[in-house]
Amino acid sequence: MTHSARDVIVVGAGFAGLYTVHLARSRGLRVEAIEAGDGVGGTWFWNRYPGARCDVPSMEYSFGFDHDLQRDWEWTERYATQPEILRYLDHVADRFDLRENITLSTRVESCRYDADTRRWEVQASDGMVRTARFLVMATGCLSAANRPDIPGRDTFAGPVYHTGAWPHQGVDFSRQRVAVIGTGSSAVQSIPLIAEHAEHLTVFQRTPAYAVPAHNQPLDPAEVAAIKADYPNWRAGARQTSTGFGGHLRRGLTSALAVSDDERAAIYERRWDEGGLVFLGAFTDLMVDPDANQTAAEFVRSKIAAMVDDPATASALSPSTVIGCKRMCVDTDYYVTFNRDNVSLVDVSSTPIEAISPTGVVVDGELHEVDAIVFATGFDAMTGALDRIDIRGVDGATLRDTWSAGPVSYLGLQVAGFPNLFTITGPGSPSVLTNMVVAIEQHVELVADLIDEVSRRDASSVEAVGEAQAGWVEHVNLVASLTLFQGCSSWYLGANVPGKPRVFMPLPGFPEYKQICDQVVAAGYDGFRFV
Ligand code: NA7
Repeated sequence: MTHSARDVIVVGAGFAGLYTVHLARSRGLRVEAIEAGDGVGGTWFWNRYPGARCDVPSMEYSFGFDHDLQRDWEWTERYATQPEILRYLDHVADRFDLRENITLSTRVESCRYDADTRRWEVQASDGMVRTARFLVMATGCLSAANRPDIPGRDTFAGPVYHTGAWPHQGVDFSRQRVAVIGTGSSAVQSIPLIAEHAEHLTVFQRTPAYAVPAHNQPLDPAEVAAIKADYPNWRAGARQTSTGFGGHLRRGLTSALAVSDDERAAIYERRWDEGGLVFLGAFTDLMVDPDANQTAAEFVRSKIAAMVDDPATASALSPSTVIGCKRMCVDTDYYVTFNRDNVSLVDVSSTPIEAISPTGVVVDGELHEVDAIVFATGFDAMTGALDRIDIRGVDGATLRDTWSAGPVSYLGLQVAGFPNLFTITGPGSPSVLTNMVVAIEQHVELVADLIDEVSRRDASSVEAVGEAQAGWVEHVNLVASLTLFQGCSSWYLGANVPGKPRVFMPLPGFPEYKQICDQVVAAGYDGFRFV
């Protein structure tokens, strides 16, 4: 492709990048996606740790844009494993012939908007400078690994892994003493499997996680056939839920405080038996009323106490914070793993990990000797992948500086001063609080429409208007303040990365957001400026 031949550059080839390439091409645009990985898949290319699975059911965590694709693809389990999701994304890339528009093994390093040519100049690790009118950041919300700067971190003599950058050939932990640092979703999924193989596993826990059982199982062919017979409607139902999935499930219609203790316990019990994140849909007010929330929290704590034999360990594993404030985990045998003789828990909530030495992890003066360390320490979420690229808009202003006090955007899609730059599932949009595939499809379609609109108006660029952006930031803060999401140190708030500004980044409520976007379009793209 010659320099002037690209209309659109897409950064990333995960769910978002693949669909952007497909849609842009089908709208007649010349598009190239640039992907750092050696294959497509994004999150699902990198996160290959033992037990890696999606916590949204596979029939829903999949593209709905193409009828034949959703009819033909056969998911095997209620929750798909990482290899199965990666196979699916490879299938999507092949099925729609997307690979010819994707450059792999190439990392985008900087993006500069040239106000004279009104094009983005994109510098990548292959030494090339590409230009395009439109730049779509499909860089993922959880793709920049968070590797805490613990003293001595790089002095450890054995292998060190991060769950989000797992070796492709797998890791054999047999006869090894292993440390896992962190107890978020990645740890909760991998700990039971690592414990089965390791000689000894020591888990370093800063904050205990709330986990509900997955009850994963093979999909019932009759159930799959019934869904496929009515897939579009089924998906439309999902888009009406706040989280973009589970539209077919019974939803709680009352406050948790409006029912008797026995009735409430029975409802939680049924949800627990059903499994999955829909546990928090048991009542209407679990994420807005602290007292209601604590009834759910207490129920999970009682389950932990019943599952974990040693009362001190059970107590250490029991969270006291708002349930759902940090993303809940969906587990298989997580808590009972702590009943094994070869597993121990080290609480680092009040005495943080002091150092990593060549032979292990030091806490409160005590060395825990291990042969391998697994950092299950998550990601610099939502802004990390964008911050790690030098992005400069008009007048050379960097996105990093523009976001130094926390991310600002209009609809989570555009940032004032950065014309023709789009952030798929960017901060300020529902993104990680929803089924990501639903959020991605909605954003990619909106971006394609915006690009069409630029042509229709014979304009050269589209950009968020400053006042519209300021209003949007206020709106996101207001919505977040009406929920219990701000009551803990979550990665939604940037609190897991030292020095990151504490700003609640995603926007709760997919249907309301979609409605606002539809209104913006109906009002002639209100809040966007076409130049
Ligand atoms: P998470 O959910 O961010 O979990 C990271 C874990 O690592 C969490 O328990 C952190 O404790 C812990 N952590 C981070 N830094 C440290 C240090 N310095 N010392 C000890 N412990 C630390 O990431 P995951 O990869 O598990 O999951 C990310 C998302 O992927 C998940 O929500 C799903 O959407 C899928 P903290 O809670 O910050 O105290």
